[in-house]
Amino acid sequence: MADFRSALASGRILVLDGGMGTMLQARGLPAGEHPEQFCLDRPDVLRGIHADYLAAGADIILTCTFGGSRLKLPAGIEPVPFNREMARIARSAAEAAGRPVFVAGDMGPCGRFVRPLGDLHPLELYEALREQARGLAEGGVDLFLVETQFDLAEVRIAVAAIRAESDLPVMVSMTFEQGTSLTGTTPEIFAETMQNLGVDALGLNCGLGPEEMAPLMERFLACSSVPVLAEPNAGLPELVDGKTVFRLPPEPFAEKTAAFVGMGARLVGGCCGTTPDHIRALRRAVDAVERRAAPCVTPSGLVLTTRTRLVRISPSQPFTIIGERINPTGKKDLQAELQAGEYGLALRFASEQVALGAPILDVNVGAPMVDETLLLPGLVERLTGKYAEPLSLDSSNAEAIAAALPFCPGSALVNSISGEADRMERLGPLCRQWGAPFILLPIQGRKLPVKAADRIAIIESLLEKADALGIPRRLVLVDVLALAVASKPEAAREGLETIRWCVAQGLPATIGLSNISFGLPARELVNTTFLSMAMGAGLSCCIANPSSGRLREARAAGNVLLGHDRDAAAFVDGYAAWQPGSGGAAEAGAFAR
Ligand code: THG
Repeated sequence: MADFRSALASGRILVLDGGMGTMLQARGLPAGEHPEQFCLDRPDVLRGIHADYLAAGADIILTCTFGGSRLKLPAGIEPVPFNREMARIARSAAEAAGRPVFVAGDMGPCGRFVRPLGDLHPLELYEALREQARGLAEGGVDLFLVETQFDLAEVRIAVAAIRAESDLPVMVSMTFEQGTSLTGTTPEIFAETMQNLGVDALGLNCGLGPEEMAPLMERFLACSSVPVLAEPNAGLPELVDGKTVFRLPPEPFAEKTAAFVGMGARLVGGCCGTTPDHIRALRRAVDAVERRAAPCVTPSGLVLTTRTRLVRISPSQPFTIIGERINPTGKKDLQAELQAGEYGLALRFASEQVALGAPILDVNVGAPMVDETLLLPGLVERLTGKYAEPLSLDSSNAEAIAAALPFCPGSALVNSISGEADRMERLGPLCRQWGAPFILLPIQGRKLPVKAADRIAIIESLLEKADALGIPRRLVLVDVLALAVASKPEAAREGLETIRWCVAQGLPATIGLSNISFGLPARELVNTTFLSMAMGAGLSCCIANPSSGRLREARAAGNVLLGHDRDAAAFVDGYAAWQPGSGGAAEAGAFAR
């Protein structure tokens, strides 16, 4: 069996097949009958369609399993045997092609929204998609294609579900209409979230014809460091006699779609309304077009996302503050509420921090007599329903983090993985599976490392463990560890040295800022001064209380001084009316980005 990853790596242009629904209708699918049942009853018809696409020159055929999860299949069709059978039929057509071609296990959207947007429990979706992926893998697919997706939360769950069943390559494709998907995700947010998940290729399909797709294609090529795919419809839909039809003929379809290859796309095919004639013309056009290598996109820092937000954490980006206030440490009232299973105060802290412009919210519900495995996912679900800001899941309980991850609609931050026994072993694979960036915390054994060299030694040993688990470096954010200068006078200096080491390694760095001033008076003053020093050393982010005006001032001014605030626009916007000694009182837009 040919290896799909080598085919991708070879730089070869791969042609996908075209539409399935209209082909089935043209070959006898009776109106009102489920296509899935028809395909089970008439494998010869389905095999014939696959064979026609292969004869037309397709390199990749899609299994007829677009609606093949138990959430979509008609009653009486068992998901695992159905997907296995569809994969086998495609496989047998591929074996007969007489050249190396690939079978992609096709997975479409489930037709419902996950909580809290809809009523579908993320784990119900996850289990249903695992089952579908298992059937497809058993039937012998070479790769998976998750396509026509319109909700980031669902496509993320689909990839995690496939990962739980198989190490085969995964390609993902979303549908865009007005420049975003149905639930507001841009190509950039989609691409970064999928790259955190380690997909092999990504792109777009359906919704548009090749002409309307071209500007989106430019955006994909500018932000993806993995191969980009496109499957346009045969033009925009037209309503003829109450029926939706796609009428762009094969030649213009092929010419416009092959132009994507000229722009740098690596996989092209067709969606609604395309036929073997479209794919034959596309094959010819692709072979004739002057190919251009995709622009080389090097990943830029660590990226957190939700459906509608993207936050980059990197020394070349504006400094980021992770709002720390949803944390019962030292807050009796919050503790009492969480113990009673209530979220009112936690949600108020969220709203206050969001109003102050905090781009990320840390969520910690750890307190005595609180079951974090229930409370953390419960609060995360409520927060994602109300706020667009990415979350940082802060818990010493790995099972609580595991339970909360499926409720995050994009790339949430796992806070944190330390050198504590079994922590990397339990959380590392989860971060890889769910595409979750994580904070790597250099604590191992009972003694906290003070010297930079000791911190670095622990960081290196944790990075080695992460590498061994196949966790990509793009998911790593190093906490350089804030130790109280009141008891360790060299702690801040050693912390700064650790930051400089991270920068030299290309690793973004964060810190739990307030610890540095523990035991001193005027803590806010000490914290803010250290923040300025640390920004100068290359710190990208800190966990802190955004209610501090001093802290927000230091961040805003620091971004100007480091060249992260072009034309000082955000600074002028926020601080034009600042008065000496006003302590931030005249600040306008909090810490606007
Ligand atoms: N690194 C990482 N994560 C972390 C920390 C870190 N998470 C937890 C902590 N340290 C950062 N978060 C907090 C949250 C609250 C407080 C300090 C750090 C705090 N609470 C006040 C108290 O204890 O008195 C209450 C303040 C208030 O009422 O707002 O100071 O280092 N990766």
